[in-house]
Amino acid sequence: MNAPIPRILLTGFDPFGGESINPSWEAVRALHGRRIGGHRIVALQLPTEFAGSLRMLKAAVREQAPAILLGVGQAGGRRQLSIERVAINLQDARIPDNAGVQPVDEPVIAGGPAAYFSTLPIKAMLAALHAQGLPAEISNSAGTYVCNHIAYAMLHLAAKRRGMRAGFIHIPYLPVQAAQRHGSASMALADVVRCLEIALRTAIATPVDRRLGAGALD
Ligand code: PCA
Repeated sequence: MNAPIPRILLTGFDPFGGESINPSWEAVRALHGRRIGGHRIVALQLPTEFAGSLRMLKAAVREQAPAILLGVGQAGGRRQLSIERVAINLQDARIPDNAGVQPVDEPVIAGGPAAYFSTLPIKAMLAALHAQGLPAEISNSAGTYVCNHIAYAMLHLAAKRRGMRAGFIHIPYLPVQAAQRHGSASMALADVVRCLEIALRTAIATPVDRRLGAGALD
């Protein structure tokens, strides 16, 4: 019998905050079923809801037992693809989630550590994207809304599950969204998809991250 193909669970979110699309889902769904570096990608749309997203994530991780778990979310206004370094154990919502829930200063996981670092090779991913001429940065905050919540939950699950690495990437608006917002920063869908492919390929090929300076002064 052939060994099963290891899985990558790649998540995006549904639209929120008055938008009619979420670029994270548009990009992630384009990769569903694709084979990358001997792994099969399974795309999953999470609701932009604190409780609902966590429930769905846990069920999918149990079912898929992925080797790599990568969350993707929209960060409107960011100028380039942001590879998140850290997720914090905090929910502080400036706007209600899609279920109308707006937690303030509550933990993602009661009793969990204050923060987790990404267990994907973020510096190697950054270098690979730059080498392909794609704009990307390391980000030291995934915010305090549903994306940080899911990034934290992914890393919490990964901390308990041997053989599973996890991380999170924020992406800018698509051009069609930026056009409605006085030309806010944006990235074309095809470029986002290419970035995700390169990031995943690099993650598979890089068990130990490179030591490259990519810190921030602010
Ligand atoms: N972005 C939001 C939640 C869903 C999404 O795509 C965030 O950055 O928290």
